[in-house]
Amino acid sequence: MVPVPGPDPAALEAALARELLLLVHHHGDADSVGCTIALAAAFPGARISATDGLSAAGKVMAERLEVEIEARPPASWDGTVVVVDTSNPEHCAPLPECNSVVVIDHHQTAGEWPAGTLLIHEPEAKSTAEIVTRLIPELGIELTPQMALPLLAGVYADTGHFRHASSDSFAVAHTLAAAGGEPRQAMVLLDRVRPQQQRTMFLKAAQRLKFSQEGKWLLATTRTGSFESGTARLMVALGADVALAASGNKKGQVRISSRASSAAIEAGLNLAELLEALADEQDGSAGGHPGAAGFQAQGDPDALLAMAQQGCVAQLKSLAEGA
Ligand SMILES: [Mn+2]
Repeated sequence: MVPVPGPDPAALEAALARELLLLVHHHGDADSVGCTIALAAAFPGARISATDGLSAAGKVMAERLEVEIEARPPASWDGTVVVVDTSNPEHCAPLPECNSVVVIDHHQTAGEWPAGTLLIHEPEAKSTAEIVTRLIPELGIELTPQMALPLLAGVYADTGHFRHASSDSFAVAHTLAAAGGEPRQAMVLLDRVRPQQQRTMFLKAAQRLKFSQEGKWLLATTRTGSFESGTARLMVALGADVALAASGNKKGQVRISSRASSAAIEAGLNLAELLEALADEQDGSAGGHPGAAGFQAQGDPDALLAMAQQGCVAQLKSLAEGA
């Protein structure tokens, strides 16, 4: 593992010797929540506070580990405020009034933090958990299972279960597993069971699913009441190369969400282009990426879904010709 770069070690140690308030960024994710839980274990007595809610993953992690995360930070803090996984003060506003701030982050660019902030900024790290894993032993504190487990979950989450991991992510993961962060348990920590209402909606959408084959590509469509993007994603997981899920409400608002398999994206399919063209034609709006795009307009959901489907067929045919 590479050493943690950053501020003067003596200054950092002095800052961390004070009473700590650990801050999670807005809508705190598994990486930020995992880091604060580990730091609170490394520095007993430290308090953890959200700044504007937690993500579903962050909430589940805190609940399962029975760690209390305060909803709002106090207006001012006498000790040191430690902000994790946050590139910019706006993402954890309101930052408590405090004359000692430490920031530990892995995002690309660091924002304007108050003068005197001790910044540990490592844009090469794939998760803040990786930085914290190296930092804790450097401060002379032994990594315990209580710290290792949430940190390993943070690494899992931010590397997309190691799909975007660097070799250092693996070195860190090994350190964490060796320190008692049980890999299977860390993964379970991130598991979420969707609410039953959502699962019912997905199953109904699956009942209505229709699919066709265009050359070597499988195109699936369905109608749903809501959760269009989750539905489209699940249709790709079932085997579709292109999936379209449409919903319509009583006011005549139609939403279509689309997803594509990596093979179709690689072959040149562009769902954002396709749905943007449809939006121009139908006076709607659309946006997204080649492999995941959304569309909204007024109209008939079945008719709009059929148009989007025709657009997909045309694109898939041109891919086949290009290949
Ligand atoms: Mn992160």
